[in-house]
Amino acid sequence: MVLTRRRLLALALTAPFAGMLSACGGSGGAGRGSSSGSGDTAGSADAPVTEVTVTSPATIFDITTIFVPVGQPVTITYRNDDEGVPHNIHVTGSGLDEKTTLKPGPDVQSLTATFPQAGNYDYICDVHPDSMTGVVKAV
Ligand SMILES: [Cu+2]
Repeated sequence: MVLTRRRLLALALTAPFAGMLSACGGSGGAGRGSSSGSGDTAGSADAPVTEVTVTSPATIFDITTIFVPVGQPVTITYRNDDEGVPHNIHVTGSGLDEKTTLKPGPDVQSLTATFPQAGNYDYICDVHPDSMTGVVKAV
């Protein structure tokens, strides 16, 4: 019984995201290449977001794919819950190089950037560039 309820809960939690992904016309990029499978997606190709909050449980970003609109200001808020551990968020790509200041947690910092061209931009934490990585897809 407990197992069944858990399965139902898991289905209920994943269903909205499955719907979002299938709604974006099968571009299929989201989720691929996230090493642990714990990566999440904010926005979609059809409905990009201009505000998003990212955090980093276990020294990986909880959101690893963010869809944003080209040419509009986008605010990415990063919440560092790691007491005494410095992190930041650093976005790079064609025509863009924006970062927040490295600060030990707990801390909340935000970065507002306008993505000048459609395409992929990377974001990392400058202290943990191998594990804290994600991609911003400007559409
Ligand atoms: Cu970090």
